[in-house]
Amino acid sequence: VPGATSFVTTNRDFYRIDTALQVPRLTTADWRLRIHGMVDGETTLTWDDLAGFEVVERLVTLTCVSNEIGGDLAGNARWTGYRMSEILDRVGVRPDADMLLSTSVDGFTVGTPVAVVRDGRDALLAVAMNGEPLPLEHGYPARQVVPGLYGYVSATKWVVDWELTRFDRAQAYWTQRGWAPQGPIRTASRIDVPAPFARITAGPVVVAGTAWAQHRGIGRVEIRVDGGPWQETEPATEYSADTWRQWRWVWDASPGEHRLEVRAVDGTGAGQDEQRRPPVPDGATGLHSRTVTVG
Ligand SMILES: Nc1nc2c(c(=O)[nH]1)N[C@H]1C(S)=C(S)[C@@H](COP(=O)(O)O)O[C@H]1N2
Ligand SMILES: [Mo]
Repeated sequence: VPGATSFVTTNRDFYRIDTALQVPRLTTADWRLRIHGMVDGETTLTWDDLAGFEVVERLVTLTCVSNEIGGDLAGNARWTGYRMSEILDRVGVRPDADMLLSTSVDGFTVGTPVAVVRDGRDALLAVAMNGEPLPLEHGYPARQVVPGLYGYVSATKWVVDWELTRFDRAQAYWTQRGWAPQGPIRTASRIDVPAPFARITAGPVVVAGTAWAQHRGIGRVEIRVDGGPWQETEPATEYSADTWRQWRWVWDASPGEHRLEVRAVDGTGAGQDEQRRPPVPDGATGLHSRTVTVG
């Protein structure tokens, strides 16, 4: 569909969110990952040590908790790296550690539930994005990608330190500033075409967009016009539960001003939360709508 969001986001188009005034410049020779805290044996991994782990490549959609309904702080890339769980197994996590507190070379911190990292999903220490080394602004040389969690609790860029600790002992950067300690991604759907306040010709009009509920997947996407009955859209084949899903719907548009609204149901059958709430403290909820004029 012309104008629709492409399934894979290019590195150039991928949104960027971080607190770095200057992008850290680490070399692979300087890079270390120190792993300590509630572990059986403290370890420091070098870049060359990573070759001892299995390489995996996964498409995962990343989303920012500060994304407004209908916003574009989400992107889908092919990440290459190593399973965080395999690295943790190597050091041996103590059973009472429930938080992986990761720190970037510039001091930014993230608290991720150990249980999520180890539940079998593809939580990666990623070193490449869409077949290229990570761009500097996306975390070169290594960053985390955890399907299903907002970036502020999972996606540490320029990561150099892992401390195994507990949620009742430690707080990460954004939690200290009022955001929730836990940040599972909320089900969201977005209309991408027609454009906001577009003027379109009456007759068949293709409406298209994307929807995401990482690690639960998208079951279906529905649309309604002017508050009328919800109608099922045609979703693209699901790539995996960890990626967003495109959808389209052909509308027989009649002249006048119309309001289109979209909602999604996740792979577990749970509907999108329709109540309008701001992004703070754990992600915006509500439905995306678009008003268009048909002539
Ligand atoms: N070092 C560092 N990593 C970080 C952040 C940051 O501020 N500093 N922001 C996080 C947030 S809030 C998000 S949404 C993702 C965004 O990743 P991207 O810039 O590659 O899209 O990075 C996460 N990792
Ligand atoms: Mo974010």
